[in-house]
Amino acid sequence: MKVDVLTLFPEMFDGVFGTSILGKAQTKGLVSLNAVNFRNYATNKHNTVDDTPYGGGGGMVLKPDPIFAAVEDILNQREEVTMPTMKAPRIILMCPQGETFTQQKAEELVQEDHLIFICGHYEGYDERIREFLVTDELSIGDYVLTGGELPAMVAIDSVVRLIPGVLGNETSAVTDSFSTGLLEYPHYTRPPEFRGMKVPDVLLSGHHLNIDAWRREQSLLRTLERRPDMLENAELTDKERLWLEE
Ligand code: 6GU
Repeated sequence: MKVDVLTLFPEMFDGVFGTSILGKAQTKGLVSLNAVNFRNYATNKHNTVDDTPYGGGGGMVLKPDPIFAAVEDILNQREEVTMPTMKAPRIILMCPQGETFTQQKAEELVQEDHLIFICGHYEGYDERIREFLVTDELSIGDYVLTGGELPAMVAIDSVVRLIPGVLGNETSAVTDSFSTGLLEYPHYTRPPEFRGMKVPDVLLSGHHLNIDAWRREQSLLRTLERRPDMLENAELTDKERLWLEE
C-alpha cells in the first residue's frame, strides 16, 4: 500500500512514520508512507496557500490550486501506463465535518492500494476541493483539533496495522475485538498474587473451556457496563442476549 499525506507540516509525521510498527512495516516493504508539503505547489511568489474568504467574514481559506496540483503530481507519478488496471486512489480530506472514522472504515480502507490524505490547519478548505477532488471526508470524533495532521496519523495507524504481516501473529488475534463488536476481557500476567491482589482462579486452572467461557462473559459484562450502545450490532447468541437482559 502507498500512503501520501498532503500537509503544511510534514515534519509532524517524521516520528510516527519512522518509528515502531509503522517504521518496521515500511522496512518490510509492506507500506510506503510519504508526507508532502503542498506549499511546494503554490504558484505565487510568496508561496501562499490560503486567502481571505469571498463574501467576507473571518478566518482564511485554503486555496484550491496548490492542493489540486499536489494531488495531480502524485497521480502522474503512478504507473498507470504500465498497469492500466490499477485502481484509482482514495483521496481523503481530514475535517471535523467528515464521516466519523471507525474500525469498519479502517477495514474498508485497508482494501485499497493507494490512499492520499489532505490535512488542513485551522483554516477552512475551498469548497471546490470537497466537490471536485476528494472521494472521502473523515473526522476522528466530535471534538475540535487545530489541524488534520493528528487525525490523519490516527487513521493511517489503524489502517496500516491491518495490512497482513504488519503485526506479529500474537498481536493480530487481539486486533479483532472491536470488529467482533465487544470490548476485550481483562488480561493478567505473572505474578499470580501481587500485593494481595489476586489473578482470578479460573485463569490459573488450565481448563481452557472454562477460561474461554469466563473471557466471553467478562467481554459481555464489560461491554454492557461501558459501551451498551455496541451490544445492538454485536454478534451474540440468543442465550447471551437473554443473560444480558437479566
Ligand atoms: Cl479531521 N480535523 C480537525 N481539525 N479536528 C478534528 C478532526 C479533524 N477530527 C476530529 N476533530
